Amino acid sequence: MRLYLINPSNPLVSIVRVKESRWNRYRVWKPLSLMVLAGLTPPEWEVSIVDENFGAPDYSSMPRPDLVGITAFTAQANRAYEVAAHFRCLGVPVVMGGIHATMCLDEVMERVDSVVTGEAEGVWLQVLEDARRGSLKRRYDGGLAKIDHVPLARHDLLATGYAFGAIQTTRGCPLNCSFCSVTAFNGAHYRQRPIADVVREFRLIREKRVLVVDDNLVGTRPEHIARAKDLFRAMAQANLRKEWVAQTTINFADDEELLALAAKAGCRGVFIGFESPTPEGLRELGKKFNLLTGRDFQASVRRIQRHGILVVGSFIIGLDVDEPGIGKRIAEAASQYGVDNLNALFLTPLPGTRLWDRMKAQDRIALDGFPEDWKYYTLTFPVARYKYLSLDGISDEMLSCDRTFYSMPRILRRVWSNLRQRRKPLISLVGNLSYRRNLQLNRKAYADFKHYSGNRHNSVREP
Ligand code: B12
Ligand code: SF4
Repeated sequence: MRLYLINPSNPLVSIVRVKESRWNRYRVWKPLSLMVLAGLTPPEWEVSIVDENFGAPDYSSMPRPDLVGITAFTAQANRAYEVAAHFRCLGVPVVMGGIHATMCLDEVMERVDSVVTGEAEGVWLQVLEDARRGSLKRRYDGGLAKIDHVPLARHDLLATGYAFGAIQTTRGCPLNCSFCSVTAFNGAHYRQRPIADVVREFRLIREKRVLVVDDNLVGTRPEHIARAKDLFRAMAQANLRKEWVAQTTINFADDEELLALAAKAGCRGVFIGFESPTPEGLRELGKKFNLLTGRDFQASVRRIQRHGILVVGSFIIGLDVDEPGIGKRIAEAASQYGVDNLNALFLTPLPGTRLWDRMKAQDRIALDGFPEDWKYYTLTFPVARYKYLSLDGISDEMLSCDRTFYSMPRILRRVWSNLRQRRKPLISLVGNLSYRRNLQLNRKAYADFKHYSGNRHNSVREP
């Protein structure tokens, strides 16, 4: 039995525009979901993973599969449906799973043979068995899986072409920020994989550098932090010789022992959501952790960096409290906090989030011609109507934010400070140049987007 697992492309997503900027090679990440599915698949199935980020293959010249499995973020949905249509025309059954299939079940059900909602671990074997017998059900719900002792992901597949490997050590996030789909999809209960499994799986990864995909690497409670420390100790002891980056909240900085152990285990960079430079903005987003009294972001960032760990700060533009000037204000805040890279994104109502419900109720979703418009749900296009910012206004704010933070003098200052602190000046330079290059691409992308969206953005004014 032959199974193709496919990660559809979205050419609009800047992080995969490898041809336009070779720096982007460092920003193409492995579709771990498909490697996990492959790991759950019994040996009688011959599995191939296709990552269309490296170009879509000519499927008609490939051997006919018995089953096709497609994953998709919302931004990949259109291409997912094209791929599904191709195989369904040939009479090959298509099953789709992942975040978009879960949050937009009815839309997806119309376009594929079977949908898996939630996490796949508990239902995938049943799906394969039903497919083998020709009796696929229309829907399977995996819910929240037990992740203790699941088979390891297939790191032998997708073996070349990536700068980073990928692994997951925990699932879920208790914080439930209004714009994020993680709590809705993976639950508020923080689930941790057994440390021995994580270490074993790390050993299977061929790349020297690894993305730890956890949404919240160290969790929120003392017992989560204790487990994170145990994991880092075990990784250091196993002498894995990997360098890894991860996503975490700012509380990562609050424990010196945790930082020292993370660095010893190979942590070289963290991606932290600062989201807004103002307390009003943080309250709007429900980003409780960043609001803790006495929180000094500059000192927190510095503490992390002292352990040789780079900090990428993420911010959102387009909140209801954001007025003209917000772009520059974010760039100044990020510079003041001392982050090594700034990743600014447009506030985007993703299906399944509280933000989606609110914006939909207020008729503020400007790009709502679905499924076609999903391709713009990359957080890199302003798809909604923003309170104080018109379409031109918010695009200008984004450009002004990036232009300020990624001005050549500021880049050189950051690289110099990295050099002085004996951190990673080269990585910092590559990261900064990659963002700077995308600034030019974004200017054109916003002009094309404006043309595409026509007059669908009318800024909502306060009554
Ligand atoms: C790593 C990651 C990335 C990486 C790698 C992406 C990749 N190629 O896999 C990078 C940095 C590239 C990335 C980019 C983006 N990401 Co991202 N990313 C994640 C993250 C943190 C982890 C994904 C992961 O690997 N999880 C581990 C695997 C094992 O879990 P999984 O993917 O959920 O798969 C399980 C199930 O969903 C299911 N399943 C999945 N696919 C399939 C397919 C079949 C056939 C079946 C049966 C089951 C199944 O089974 C799996 C095992 O249980 C998630 C958050 C999250 N917790 O999922 C956000 C997340 C997926 N990203 C998100 C977003 C918005 C983006 C971007 C659009 C925006 C951005 N700038 O970050 C871009 C766009 C990328 C694109 N190609 O279009 C959103 C997606 C929301 C949505 N509705 O689309 C998420 C949920 C985060 C959030 N804040 O809400 N991302
Ligand atoms: S802390 Fe991060 S992962 Fe958790 S809900 Fe907020 S944005 Fe999502």
